[in-house]
This record gives sequence, structure tokens and C-alpha cells, in this order.
Amino acid sequence: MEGKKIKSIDLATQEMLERAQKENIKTSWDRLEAQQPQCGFGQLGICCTVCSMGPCRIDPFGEGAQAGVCGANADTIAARNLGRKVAVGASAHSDHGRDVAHTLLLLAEGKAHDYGIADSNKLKELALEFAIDTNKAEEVIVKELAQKILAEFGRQEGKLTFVKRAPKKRQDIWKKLGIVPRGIDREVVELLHTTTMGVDNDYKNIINTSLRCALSDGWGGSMIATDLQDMILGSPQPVRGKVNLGVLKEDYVNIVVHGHEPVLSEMAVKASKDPELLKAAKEKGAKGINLAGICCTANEVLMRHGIPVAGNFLQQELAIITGAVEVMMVDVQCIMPALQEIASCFHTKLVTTSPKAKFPGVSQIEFQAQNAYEIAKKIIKLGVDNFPNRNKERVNIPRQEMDLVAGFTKDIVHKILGGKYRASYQPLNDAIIQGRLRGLAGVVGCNNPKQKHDYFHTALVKELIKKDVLVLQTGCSAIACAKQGLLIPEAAKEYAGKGLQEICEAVGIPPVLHLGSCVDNSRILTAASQVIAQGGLGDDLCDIPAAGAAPEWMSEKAITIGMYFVASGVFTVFGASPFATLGSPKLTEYLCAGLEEEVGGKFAFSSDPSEMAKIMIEHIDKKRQALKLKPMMYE
Ligand code: SF4
Ligand code: MSK
Repeated sequence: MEGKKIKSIDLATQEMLERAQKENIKTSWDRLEAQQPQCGFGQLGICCTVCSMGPCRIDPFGEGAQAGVCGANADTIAARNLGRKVAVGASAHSDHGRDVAHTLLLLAEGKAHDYGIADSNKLKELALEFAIDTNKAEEVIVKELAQKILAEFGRQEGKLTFVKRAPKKRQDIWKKLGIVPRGIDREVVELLHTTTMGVDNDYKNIINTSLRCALSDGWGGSMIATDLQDMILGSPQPVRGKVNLGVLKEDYVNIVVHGHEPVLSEMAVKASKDPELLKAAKEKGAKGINLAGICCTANEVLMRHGIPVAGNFLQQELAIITGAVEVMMVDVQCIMPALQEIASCFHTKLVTTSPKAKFPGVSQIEFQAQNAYEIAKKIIKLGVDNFPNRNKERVNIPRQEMDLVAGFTKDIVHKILGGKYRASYQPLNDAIIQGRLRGLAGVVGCNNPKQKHDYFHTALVKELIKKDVLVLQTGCSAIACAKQGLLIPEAAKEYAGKGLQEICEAVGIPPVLHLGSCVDNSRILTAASQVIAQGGLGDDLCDIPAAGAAPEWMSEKAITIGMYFVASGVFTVFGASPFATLGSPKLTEYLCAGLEEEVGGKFAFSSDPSEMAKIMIEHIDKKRQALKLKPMMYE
């Protein structure tokens, strides 16, 4: 398993890669190979293309050029490159949040009939947070809320409303450093402005602006997306599901939803059960319609409906290579441009749905909240009609599928741990205080063909739970661990330390909790804030014995998530990547040490999951000592 040539620890992925190789179908792994050697300057972050006097690059060995044409040195260039990635990541999550807020407004105006308010408690909660009088009619409250939330994007002064959810001490730190996030759009624009040619040349100040921008995502755009999705589509509840390519069914019309925004995929879930479409599917010779997900859209429909997950980021191409997918419906983010070519090798129809994300030559069925269900039906019908075009001899679905439990929000953790009659975080805090649980870890993020697929996530998580760390997961990382059987309650017995095992057995939870998609990392922030509010574990987020990691990250969004975790006081470890070896020793030192003095959180980089686990556990133990908590119960 540890042999150098193995690209993935997942057997289904291995099987599909073999098939791709036999049929000479190129995947991201092949394209990575074709890219070798990748640009060393790019990997070190010291290539600048900001203005047309460049591109400029800095000689990392100190022999050649040490400044770009304008005089920018390695520190400025590396910090600017990093800052620009933070701005892009924040814009992606936040634009997602804005689209959900816009759907809410249409709903309030009676123009989006297919949606409603699925969680009225959440509506009340949010209305109170936004200082809206809840004695009015529901549609008035909803409209006011939508307007106020949309105004958060363009807010010029003051602070984002959700900042109030953070512990007081954390808010004071942000205030002192001048990084309290104002409007989300403002922070993104300001960071892009300050990183253009001839503006901010102080790498520390660029990081400061980046922290503020990232906070506008974590405590703004992403949090808005999560809360509004829960309110409109329903707050998740623990739900059983299945994961891996084996969830695709040979005798069914297979529709795969891929991307991030659940507003349309939610309608696809309904449409896949539409009697008219089911009848049509049977007439075409299928037993029914099977909906499955890839990436974060998968996490969204899994959490709310138990829809099976076909795979994570690096499996998007492989799902099509099974030869059994009639339609892959995509919206935004993490959708490989290669999908069109792969789909053309099979009968699969790729359907784009966002006006922001088109493929040349691929017809689009544009999503509109005003007639969402009809659009979802149209897309599913396309899949049904495409079923007879499937070449049965080319169908090759790997058998692998695994059970999982998902749908753990901050409120669910609250309820499950506190018991039916006394929802509370106290039992969780007590378990940490008494040394039954060592602490908490958030393990999140993508896949990257540079790293053995799924291996970094699972190896790290196994080591953490063995040491009694309760792991919270989102995104493709959660899917990776689910495939290896870590997201079922039975995993506690096999993999967890004795203390964590006792807790899992007492309340019937897995040792690894699936909290949702990438925007749902905001759930980790709110849960951590509640842990502080409960008492006994310090008075700021940086006091909690906790750490974060993105072991196989690839997306700019992951950098933004890392940046807002750090700005919120969390020690965050990234897997090996260009970002891990920045060509500015000063910037690296600042990110990995200096920042801790200012915000209480810092970065670390490691290309070894055991090393990652070790430094995370050391950090957690350091926090336990600072709080003078009891020694670990079973050590
Ligand atoms: Fe070169 Fe400076 Fe222009 Fe960057 S901003 S490309 S370092 S001249
Ligand atoms: S989908 S951002 S590959 S986790 Fe959110 Fe997965 Fe990373 Fe995309």
C-alpha cells in the first residue's frame, strides 16, 4: 500500500485509474506528470505577474535577481501572491453566500415558490441577531432579513453582524489589530488593491489585510451560506448514507451532482423522486433514478437527505469513467475543465447550470431560483433520455461503497452530548477538562494528485483519534475518511483511544464528525465559540486544546479557510504544497511563529501525516497545560 507508485489508497479509485490507463483516458494524475518539472519559482511563491514590467522572479539562492523591475523583493512578492489567493478564496465562498441570500430575497418576494423556510427556529435566531422585530408576519421578517444580510456584502463601515458570535476576547484582539471585518466585498477589494503594483510593500501588513479578508469569509460569507442554507433547506440531522463509486447503480439512470451550491441540487433530489420522471425512466428500461454527489454538493445533499456520495475531488473524472453516468450536473467551484473531454469518451452529458461557469461547446441549462424545480426536472429528464445511449459493455462500476453517518451541526453536537432534556456543551467541555478527551481537531480540505489520494487525510485522522482527539470534518476530507470507514460509530472501537471510545459508545456517535461542506467550516467556528461560552476551557478560541489541518489541500479556498482559522486563534497545519515552501524565509517565519503572538494562531507545514499529528497533539497538550487541565485519563 505504501509503494511509491500507488496514487490512491482508495481501491475504487485504483480500479478506475487502471481502466483509464488501459483506455488511454487522461486524468489529473497524468496531466500532473505531463507538467513535470513544475516551475520552481511558482512553487516558492516568488514569481510576480502583477504588472507588465514583469513577469519577474527572485533567485532563491541569492545569486541572481533579488528584486523585480519595480524593486519588490521576495517578501513582498510572496506575501502578495498569498494575499491574492486569500482574496479569491474569500470571494468564492462569499459569492456562494450571496447567491443563497438572493434566493432568500426572491423567496420573501414570492418569486421563488419552490423554496420555503424549512427551519423556523433558525429564522427566529437570525432575526434576533440582525435586530429584526420578530412580532411581524413571517414574510416581512424574511424580507428584512434577506435585505440586511445582502447589505453585509457591501457594508462600508462597522463590523459584520456574525462577528458578535466570537468570544469577546477574540473580538478585542481583532479590534486591537485593526482586522475586524467590515463588508465582505470591501475586504476582498481592499486586499486586491493593496497587492497590486506599488501599493503595500510590507509583508506583515499584507498578511494583516489578508487576515481581515479571510475573517470576512469565515465569519461572513461562509457563515451566511451555512446559516441561510440551513434555514431554507433544513438544518441537517444525523443521517446514514453510503460513499464511494460503488453507489452508482448499473440498472438505474445515474445523475451526479457536482459543485457547491445546494439550492439547485436540493431540487434535483426532489425531481429524482418525481413520479412522472420515474415512469419515464422505467419506460427507457431503467429500474429508477439514482442521484449521487461529488465534492461539496455531495456533502450538502448527503447531510439533508442521505443522498449517496460518489466521491471526492479527484474522483470526479473517475465517476464518468465508470461509463454509468447519464448526466453530470455542475454549478461552481472545483469542477475540472477536463470533464468535458472525459464525458466525450462516454455517453455522459455534462450540464452546466451557472452563468458564472460555462464550458465551450457544452450547452447550459441555467439555474434560476424562480423556476428551480422545473429546471431540475429538465436536467433529470435529459439523463433519463440519455439512458438508452449507455453502452452496457463499457459499464464498469467498482464495488466499493462504505456506510457513513453525517449531519453533525453545532446544535446537534449540543443536543447529542447534552442529552435530550438539557442540550449543553458542558459534557464535551467536562470530557476535555477531565482528560477523557484530549481535545478537538478540524481536518478539512481537498485532494491533490501531488499527494497519495486520501492517504494524508485518513492517516492523520487515525492518529488523532487514537490519541483521544475528537475530529470534526468537512469537504473532501470528510469523504476521504468516510470511504475508509471512519465515519461510523463502530470506528470508535477499532481506531479510537479509550477515552474517545467511551464517549462515542455512550452517545452513539462516530469518532469523526461530518459537519458538511467547505462553507460549513463556519460551523466549527460557532461550535468552538459555544465551547468557550460554556466555560472551563479559557476565554478565547486560542485557549481551547484544538488544532486544524488541511492535509491534501489544492484550492485557494483552503488557504482562506486556513487564514481565518489562524486569525481566529487556531494552530493550522497544511500538507506539502507550493504554499509550504515559500521563497521568503521572513514571511514563512511570520506565518509559522510571529503571527501567534498577535492572533494566538499560526501555520505549520508538513508533508508527513504522522508529523502533522505529532505537532497537532503537542499543540493540544500545550493548551491543556496552560489551562492546568487534569492529565489524560488513560495514559
Ligand atoms: Fe515585476 Fe514589480 Fe511588476 Fe511584479 S509588480 S511584475 S515584481 S515589476
Ligand atoms: S469541494 S474546495 S476540493 S474540499 Fe469543497 Fe473538495 Fe476542496 Fe473543492
